[in-house]
Amino acid sequence: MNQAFIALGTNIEPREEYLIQAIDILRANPNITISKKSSIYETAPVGYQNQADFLNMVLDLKTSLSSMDLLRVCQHIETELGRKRDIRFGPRTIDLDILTFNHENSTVERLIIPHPRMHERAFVLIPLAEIAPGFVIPVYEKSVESYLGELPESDKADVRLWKTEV
Ligand code: PH2
Ligand code: MG
Ligand code: MG
Repeated sequence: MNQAFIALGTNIEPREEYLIQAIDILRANPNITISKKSSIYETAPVGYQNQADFLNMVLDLKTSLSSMDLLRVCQHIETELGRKRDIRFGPRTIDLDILTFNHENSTVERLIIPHPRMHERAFVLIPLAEIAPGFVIPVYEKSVESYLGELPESDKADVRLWKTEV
């Protein structure tokens, strides 16, 4: 069995509905088990600022799929939920990013594991720290909570607890 953390993000309404639908599609996959879900956080946009606030959360998965097959499942969900790709870092109905896969460090086609920006993003680290504070991020070899401790307070203030249960 493989273990993966994936990050979900949405900033087009109905945001919560997109999270719920993405989780339902993952749950319906016989090769995937969701073992933990973080709370939902409302977060200020990072990168491209001129867009609505996001809802973000992180899931802990067990899966018999390879990382590439898990990526295909994630991309299929994005397509199914109407994601259009135009502005890089821009508005989206749903984004599913594989953060880590076991303790692997790999690049296959366009899939880079661990996610190259995960350790600097409060909207990833805060929900991840809720479900796996001691997890050591491969390559960087530092725990989620120690990265979180290094983030500027202003980054952390942009991530607010929104709902504890989906
Ligand atoms: N995703 C991005 C770019 N910026 N900002 C927030 N707050 N949340 C996101 O999920 C997000 C973002 C690119 O994937
Ligand atoms: Mg993303
Ligand atoms: Mg993505």
